Amino acid sequence: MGVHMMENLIQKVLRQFNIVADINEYGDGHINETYRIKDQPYLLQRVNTDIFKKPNEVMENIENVTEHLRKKIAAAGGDPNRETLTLVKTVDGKTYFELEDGRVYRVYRFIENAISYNKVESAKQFYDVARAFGKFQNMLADFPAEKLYETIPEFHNTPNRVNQLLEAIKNDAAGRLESVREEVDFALARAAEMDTVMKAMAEGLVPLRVTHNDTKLNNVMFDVDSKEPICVVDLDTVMPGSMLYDYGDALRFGASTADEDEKDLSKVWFDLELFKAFSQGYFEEMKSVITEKERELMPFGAKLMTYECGIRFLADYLNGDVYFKIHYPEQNLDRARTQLKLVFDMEAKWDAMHQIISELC
Ligand code: ADP
Ligand code: GN1
Ligand code: MG
Repeated sequence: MGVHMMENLIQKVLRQFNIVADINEYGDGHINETYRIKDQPYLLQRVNTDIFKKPNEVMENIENVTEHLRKKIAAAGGDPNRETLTLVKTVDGKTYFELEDGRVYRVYRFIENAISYNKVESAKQFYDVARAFGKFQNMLADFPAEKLYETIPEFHNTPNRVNQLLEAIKNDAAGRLESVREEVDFALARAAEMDTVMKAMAEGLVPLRVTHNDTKLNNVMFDVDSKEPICVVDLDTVMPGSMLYDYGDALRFGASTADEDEKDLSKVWFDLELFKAFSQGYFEEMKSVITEKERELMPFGAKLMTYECGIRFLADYLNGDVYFKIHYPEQNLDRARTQLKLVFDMEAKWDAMHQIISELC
């Protein structure tokens, strides 16, 4: 679509939210299209409906979850307009607008004077992020889980992700299999242990909780002045899950010494100081609810989520880049490699990780 047609379309969408303004592309997410509205306190997002097949359910979840959070934040003396997302309704009172062609848009209040990072700046900052995610989960502890739709079925079912990788290997849709044999072998050699958390959940040793499920550092907004985390964003995947998913996913991204798509793997390591800082913050928030088994599986949670993300990137590379947004052709392969390198490094640091957790607890 031409730039002008796109602009006209966006203007049509914005009118539905009673907004007349220009837009700029914004954010580093891999899934949705995000736009900042010029000179107005709004953020426009096109929901990725290839991935979120039932956007109405995503939006109902977000509406209910943010309402719940607003009450908690207000009761604690906080500012709900800044500490959680605020949906802007359409002229018809809806939380999203769907174009005739099925494209879905929503508008949030823009959280001003705030930024998100792709790399942590200090151990203290990562400790603060852990507290923010822990607090987020605690505020949702009494949210009725049965009210939540599963917006992406089997999202953190890692054995199922292994099956999806096997399917991608079988199809080799983009003809790339030969070039990634080493990565595939590394991944498949570890597949058998990846049902550990699901098994523990089935046995009732790891409880189902309302979790965020996408606890990447850039899904936290920081106040520019105080440098404190203020708001957890990207609520599309809030669903019942394990706290090990939130804990592990945050570590896979934040405790890496390099970017998620770093090409030079000699720069990619799992940083134990950051692991410790995050674990401490998370544990401080969650210690009254955490079970024995959850505690025991904390290092494994980090490995599991990193492995899972690695094989998702690898499968997407094999499938011809159909899921994650890419900015250059080999980006999904670069991303897969960093994740698998992190898994490798965690294995080397396994005893130290366990030691850190037992000292903290
Ligand atoms: P994606 O699913 O593509 O990751 P996100 O919802 O995470 O999309 O949004 C992308 C980025 O936009 C976030 O990482 C964050 O930096 C920024 N962002 C999201 N919501 C807001 C908001 N309400 N105000 C300001 N910035 C936001
Ligand atoms: C995606 O949307 P974003 O960029 O915050 C993905 C996560 C991955 C992450 C990898 C809905 O997160 O699951 O861990 O990329 N989100 C979805 O960076 O698939
Ligand atoms: Mg995001």
